[in-house]
Amino acid sequence: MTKNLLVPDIGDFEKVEIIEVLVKVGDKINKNDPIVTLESDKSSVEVPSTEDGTVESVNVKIGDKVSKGHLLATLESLRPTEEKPKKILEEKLPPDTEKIIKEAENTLVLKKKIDEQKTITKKEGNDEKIEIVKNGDIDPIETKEWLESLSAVLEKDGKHRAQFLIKQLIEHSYKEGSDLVLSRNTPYINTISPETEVKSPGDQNLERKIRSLIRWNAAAMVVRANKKNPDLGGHIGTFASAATLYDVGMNHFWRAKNNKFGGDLIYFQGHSAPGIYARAFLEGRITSKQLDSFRQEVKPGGLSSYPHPWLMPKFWQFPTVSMGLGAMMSIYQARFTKYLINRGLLKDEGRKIWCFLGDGETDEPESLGAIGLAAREKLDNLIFVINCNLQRLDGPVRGNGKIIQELEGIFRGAGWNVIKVIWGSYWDPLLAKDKTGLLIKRMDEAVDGEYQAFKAKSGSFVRDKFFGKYSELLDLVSQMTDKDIWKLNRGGHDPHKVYAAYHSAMQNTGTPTVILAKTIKGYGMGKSGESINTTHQQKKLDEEELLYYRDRFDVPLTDQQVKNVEYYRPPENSPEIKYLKKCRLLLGGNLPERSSFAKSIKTPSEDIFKTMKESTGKKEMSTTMVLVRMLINLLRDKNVAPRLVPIIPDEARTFGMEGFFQKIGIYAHEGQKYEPVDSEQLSSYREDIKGQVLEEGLTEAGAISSWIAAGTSYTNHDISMIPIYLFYSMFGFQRIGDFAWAAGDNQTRGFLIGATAGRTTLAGEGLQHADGHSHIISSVIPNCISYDPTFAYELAVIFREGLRRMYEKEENVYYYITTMNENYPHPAIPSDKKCEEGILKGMYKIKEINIYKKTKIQLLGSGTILREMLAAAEILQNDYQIDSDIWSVTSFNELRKDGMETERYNLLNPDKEQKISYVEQCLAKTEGPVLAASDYMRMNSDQIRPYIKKNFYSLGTDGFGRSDTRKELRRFFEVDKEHIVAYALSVLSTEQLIASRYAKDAIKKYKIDPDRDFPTKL
Ligand SMILES: Cc1ncc(C[n+]2csc(CCOP(=O)(O)OP(=O)(O)O)c2C)c(N)n1
Ligand SMILES: [Mg+2]
Repeated sequence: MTKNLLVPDIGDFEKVEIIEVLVKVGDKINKNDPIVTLESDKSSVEVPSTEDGTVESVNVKIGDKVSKGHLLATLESLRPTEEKPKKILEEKLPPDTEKIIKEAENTLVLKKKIDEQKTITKKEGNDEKIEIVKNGDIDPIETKEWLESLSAVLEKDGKHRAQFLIKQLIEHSYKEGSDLVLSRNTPYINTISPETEVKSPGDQNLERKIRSLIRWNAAAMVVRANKKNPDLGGHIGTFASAATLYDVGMNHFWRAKNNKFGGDLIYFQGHSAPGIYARAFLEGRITSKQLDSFRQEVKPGGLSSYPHPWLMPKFWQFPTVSMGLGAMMSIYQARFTKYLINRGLLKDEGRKIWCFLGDGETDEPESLGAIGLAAREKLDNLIFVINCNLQRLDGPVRGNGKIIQELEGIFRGAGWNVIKVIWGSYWDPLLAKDKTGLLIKRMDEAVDGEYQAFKAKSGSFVRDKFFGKYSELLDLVSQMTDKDIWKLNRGGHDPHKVYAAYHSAMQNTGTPTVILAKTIKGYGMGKSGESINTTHQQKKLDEEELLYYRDRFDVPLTDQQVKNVEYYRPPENSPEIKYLKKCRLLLGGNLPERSSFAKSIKTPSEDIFKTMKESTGKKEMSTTMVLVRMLINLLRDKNVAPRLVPIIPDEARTFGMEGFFQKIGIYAHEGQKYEPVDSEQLSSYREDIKGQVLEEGLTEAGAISSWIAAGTSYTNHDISMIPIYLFYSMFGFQRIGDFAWAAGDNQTRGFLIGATAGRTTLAGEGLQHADGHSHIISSVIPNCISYDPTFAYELAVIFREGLRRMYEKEENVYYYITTMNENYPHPAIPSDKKCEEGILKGMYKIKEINIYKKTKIQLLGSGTILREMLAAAEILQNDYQIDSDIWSVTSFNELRKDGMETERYNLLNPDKEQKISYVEQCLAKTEGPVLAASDYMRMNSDQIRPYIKKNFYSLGTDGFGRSDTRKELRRFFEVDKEHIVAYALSVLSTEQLIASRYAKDAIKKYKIDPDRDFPTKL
């Protein structure tokens, strides 16, 4: 039977142009195959077929304007429509069956009503009577008794007493092992009770020895570096507090990447790096010579100060030392791992993402900023370990409060599984003896400032100040010596407690887990740094301190060896080294280790970009629309399509990308549980577990974290993905610059698209939206390649080259491309073969006016201002008989890089043939001075000033943006065609090439006020 394929509901649009017809008569097509592409003035969207079948007729052609209901094509349908059988079923329902269904439905309603009934408290006179009718109560009489008791307390002693009793009950149940606690906070004790702890299978003796050696070598490395040169810095105190947390993971939990398993991903706390090197040294992966070049990275082979994949590309996986970034990046890493699994691109192997943070680090908004997402997306592949040593750099994190309790409340509130590891095993008997709950009360009372002091002082101090507050507690420890009391350890230093917590975290499903481990900063450093405010910056230990450290951890070194600060590595066949290596062997290999086995992606054929290189005639469109069109085309390339990861922070509609919702879906781990309000429309909001678009909502930091996860997937998951993150250019580098920097370090590959770019191009939004400097910020990132293209063909050439370099050649660079929302016609790519090369190098001649052969000027325009340049050139030609060459500058940044390199080469090779920078190659033999302009501050075009031997003048948009029409804005910033003409004439007169009156007249003619303040002052 014949089916009509009509234009569906396309929202508010009428008479939308058909820009592509994707089927022809006789084609066999499937449901959802695209039949035409429509393009409004804002976006392009494909119309999918609603049926399987063979195309009988195509009723439209390119250029037709269509609206809802317009006939596009007819189809010989292969299947009867789906609604029919349903109708027959409804019609044929025998009356008896209907009756049975009705009855069943009624019982369901009844059952639901009963379920919904809750405990009802009825007031009769002054007496409170409690009726319990709730289902699922295994003993309603007992419940009734409890509630009546509570009512009696309320009546007799009031609400405070009742509240106190409820709190006591909760704490008691928690202490007895129930973790179903009903308040924001649990008591200040371990979440896992001693009875339920899973015991470590490890050899504790050997593990302690190994840990001691790691501690020693880490400290020795820092001390030796600072003996060499005190400027080198380093940290001892942080790793000293975290050693057990890392060791238990390394010995028992963290599985490496190998040919059978993808590997757990560990985000190490940045300044605990010395300990990670020290372990690698014991493992034989790092030599003592390398340890001796800690923080001396200039010569090859040095160990980087912190985890920097750029500097140690085979070792470090994640740059974390800028506090807070690791937390967010790990959350989005866990989310992206699930995304790959749900899209069927990655096997679900139960891999985990572990992220280590300092407790002070949680002050960073980024650290806690995305924990809601982790719970919402049920990221049970994510484990945070927060090392709560109660100190940050200057002093305590929460001197007057308790960081563990504060974090517990925040994470619990966000829906995380919280495991507190506060007290070590030596406390267990004391807590067991504490029948009244007084010990827990005291634990709850003491604040972190006190806890810090307890561990900086002595056993007798703890006895006096902690236990001494209550005589019953003094009695509790009366049998213990001061030494015993000093031994009472903290959970984060107890391998049993840490093991039990990690084990429990590994088993948890449905939520992310945070482990809050209480430790001591500078653990074992004694007077030189244990739990004192200056621990963080302690990097020198004198002889006495080193000897103390050796004795504290029983490191088998002689006094002389200690004085020499020698490293210690037991022989290869020692039990320690054998054990250490065996543990890692069982866990699949070394950690950390960075590698990639991803296959490269073939660059899509030129055909995909063909339409972008043709003239649009009179048709106007923005470069953002061109980009979206290009992405739609790329989705038809079988190599590239599945790898594209479009990322948008709530601006898909702004960029005309809403067509993607239906076409490739929005990733949602639970699919779509509702019928979207716009379900009738072509671009309706479609969430899907296999969705491809990452619709991040309003979080630029989250979106870039997703982009980094996708752009490093080639190493973390051995599959190359192509993330394309579109954002308001103003909310890009300026907002998330530190992530963009970390992305460079991380060797992220992908596209950042600064849309609605330019200080005068985004017209109506004003100061905080109008970007005139993102290219300056992007230029500081060494492996970021930035472009500001004007025309569709430029964008196409740049984008294809980006794909080739990043995914076929696998270069560790990323692209920043600005696109605009200004509509204008696009010419065809010039036939000159060198044009494409010029586009990529940063400039090419787009037009030459050589009519009068008297006076000439070189006009350089970039982005949207190129069009003002072209218009100005015409005025100069027609009104002033001035010739010009007009250059399209696609990237001042790229030109500067080439200029710098060339200049450096020439200076270092004075005796060799001098090279000529690309800018010089373009401009040296041309006539006249240079005038450059872009929609960015002058600094953008000034980047090439040193590499041009001609006189150079630049115009730009320095100053705060503001809202107005484009015309007014360009006039305000003096980059419109009239200002360009006036300035060009003035430049020529300054260069003594024409009389100054021409400039003066033009200034008057165009009503330019020479006394107006510079725009930065307005
Ligand atoms: C964004 C940022 N700001 C400041 C620093 C400098 N800094 C490094 S570590 C540190 C203190 C960290 O304290 P905490 O997170 O508690 O870690 P700990 O050393 O105590 O384990 C500071 C301020 C940094 N690395 N990153
Ligand atoms: Mg800390």
